[in-house]
Parts: sequence; C-alpha cells; structure tokens
Amino acid sequence: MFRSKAEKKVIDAGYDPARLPPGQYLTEKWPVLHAGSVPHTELETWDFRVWGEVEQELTLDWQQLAALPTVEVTQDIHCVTRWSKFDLTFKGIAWRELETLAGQKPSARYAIAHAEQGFTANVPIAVLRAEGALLAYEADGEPLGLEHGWPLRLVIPGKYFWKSAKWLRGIELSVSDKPGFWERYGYHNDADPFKEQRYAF
Ligand SMILES: Nc1nc2c(c(=O)[nH]1)N[C@H]1C(S)=C(S)[C@@H](COP(=O)(O)O)O[C@H]1N2
Ligand SMILES: [Mo]
Repeated sequence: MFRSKAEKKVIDAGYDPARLPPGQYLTEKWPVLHAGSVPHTELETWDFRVWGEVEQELTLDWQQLAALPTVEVTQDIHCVTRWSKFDLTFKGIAWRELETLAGQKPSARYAIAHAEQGFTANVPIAVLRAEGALLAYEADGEPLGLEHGWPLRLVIPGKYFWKSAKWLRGIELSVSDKPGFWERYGYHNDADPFKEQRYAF
C-alpha cells in the first residue's frame, strides 16, 4: 500500500498513521508560532475575564483562577503551516468550570478568545465545551513556556492550533460569530485539520 514519507515517519515513530491529518508532517520538537512579539506579563496585575452573554461577568486574578479544579488531557496539535506534534499533556481548567461560575445565557452561541495585544480567536461554544478543551497553564509537567503562552493559553482539540490562543486574558460569549485574527487574515473559520480547512478561499 502506498504511504507518503510523512505517514511512514509516523508509523516508524510507533503511532497510528490515522492520527496525522492530510498534508501534515510529524515533528518531535514543539515549534513556536505567533504573530508579533511575546508579551510581557506580570502575574500581580494579570486577570482573566468572562463577559458577554453570561448571567454574571467574572474577573479572576491569578490566584483565584489557579484555585479552580484542574484537568489533565493529552492532545495532538496541528499547525496550519503543516507541522503536527502528538501527545502533549496539558494541565489547566476546563471551560465548564468557568461556564458554571459565569452562567451561560441561552442566547450565547460563540466564544471569542481574547489574548494580549488584541489577538482574538473564535469558536462555537460547543467546541470549547468539548472534552479535552481547556485553559492550560502547564504542558508536559512544566509551567507553560513564555513563548508557548504563559501564564495561560487555550488548548482546543480537533481544530488547527491557531484557534488555541496563547497569552489568554478572557473569553467573550456572543450571540453572533466574530472572526478572529487569523480568520480575518483568510484562514478557514471552522479549521478542522482532518477536513483540511486551512483557508477560506
Ligand atoms: N496570542 C496568540 N496566540 C496564538 C497565535 C498568535 O499569533 N497569537 N498563533 C496561533 C498559531 S498559528 C499556532 S500554530 C499556535 C502555536 O502555539 P505554539 O507556539 O505554542 O506552538 O498558537 C496560536 N495561538
Ligand atoms: Mo499555526
């Protein structure tokens, strides 16, 4: 049976080749990718907000956020620039914890992630509620590296990794969709790597 070089590498590394989305290749190291520069963050003044279509707007400081119950999930990540990395273990807070505190209104349909420097990313709330989606502050047992989004980033399984905003500062729940930074740049709104939804055109 025909195997691409990329698939062969996955098999040789001992993984099921079905885990590699079309047009991707496996990388061992964890590349760094973002627009702009790594923001300077001070935990003392840092906060995390939930607002929009909620019963109760939330503003949590770092200690309040870090006191919430945690989850640990192992995820594969897929960048639209074609690298994939398997089995990263993230620890953090499931969106459901915050949703419970904030009380999602029935009108809420979309989640807009807001990060430092005005970066945004949009997903249907259902995607954020899915198993495995979390607000992560550790990866593979270590605090997130600065360049990987410390102190807090989104991790959203089943989507290209651009939806997983680094340096996350808040989640807005919205009635209408609001294309994020890369989506306005021409990336596909749905971003399913197995359907190869890379670009909108
Ligand atoms: N704030 C912010 N988050 C971002 C981005 C960005 O430009 N700014 N780029 C996204 C893209 S395209 C990818 S592939 C991942 C890369 O995460 P990593 O650098 O931890 O591998 O971050 C995503 N989150
Ligand atoms: Mo990416």
